[in-house]
Amino acid sequence: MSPITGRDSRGPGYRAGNRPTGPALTGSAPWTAGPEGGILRVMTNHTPAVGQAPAPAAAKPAGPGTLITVAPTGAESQKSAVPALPVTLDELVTTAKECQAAGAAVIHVHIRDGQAQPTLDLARLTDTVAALRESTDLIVQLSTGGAVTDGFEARLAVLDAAPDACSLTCGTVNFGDEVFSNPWPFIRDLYARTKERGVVPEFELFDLGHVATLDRLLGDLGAPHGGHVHCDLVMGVPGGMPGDAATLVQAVSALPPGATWSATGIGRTSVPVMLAALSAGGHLRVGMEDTVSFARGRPVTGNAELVERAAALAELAQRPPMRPDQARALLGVNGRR
Ligand code: KMH
Ligand code: ZN
Repeated sequence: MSPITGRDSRGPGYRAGNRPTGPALTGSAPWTAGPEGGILRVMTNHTPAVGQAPAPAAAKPAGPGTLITVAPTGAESQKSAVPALPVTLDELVTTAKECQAAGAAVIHVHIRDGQAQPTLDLARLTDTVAALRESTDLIVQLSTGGAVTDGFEARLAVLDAAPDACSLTCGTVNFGDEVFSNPWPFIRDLYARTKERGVVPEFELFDLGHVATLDRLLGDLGAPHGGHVHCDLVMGVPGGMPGDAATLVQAVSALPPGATWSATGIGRTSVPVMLAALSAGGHLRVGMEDTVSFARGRPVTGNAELVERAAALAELAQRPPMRPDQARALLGVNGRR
């Protein structure tokens, strides 16, 4: 199934002394106008009162286009086991260009070192951001999740590479045999830093409980840079929410009003989650970070074919892939730096 494989260690516990000093906006503050002019307000509690019917889904329905994010590499698969995995900068740039041509607008980036192992080396990250900007129009979203073995300081320092956007996972989750650790103080500090640095976060939700943490985050610190909340439902991780249509609908109905969302299904949940997301009005994330099989017994030959399939389904749903400039407007990402 998924590229998630066993590792022996995990990052250290979060050290409060390492917290950056971000602006501490307090209260259940209403927050700013989104790029499309709507006033977005954080609800700190979406639970209906006893006996009351649940509220209808309040997250924003997708507009005419589909935002496609490609996650080409991840931190879990080994190059030796998955030869098509892009691990060098050249391979990553080539993949990025192919995926943009196929319909991607955002690239979610994990990088590897000279031995093809996951790294958060700042110089490599900075060079990667520059190379992707040079060669593509894609929105460059760096992973702050890294590998399960990465420590919190290194994950916070990812923002020093000045990407357009970053991932921000809203809670700890069992991750196969490992734990992907995201305690509240770390989440809060990372979010504060995105606001200081002008980086647009994408809120990664691996489980329904992560939505409550997202609400708390927005309530405490206010709107993200760019003024718009965009979430990614990461479904089918062993230990997280399952990758099926019923869970997707439930998760979407819990999102903050005005939020947009994409979904990705890990491993064999990739196609069902894609179909469910399109039918529920969401956007898509695909890539070899999330699945290395195109179909049962048929390995993925490259990220572009996953994007091509997503783009074809989006066309079929009559919501064709968004261009990068349209995606920038949706997400509140600044123009090229
Ligand atoms: N590699 C996972 C441990 C993210 O990029 O923000 C975490 C992950 C999430 O992939
Ligand atoms: Zn990732």
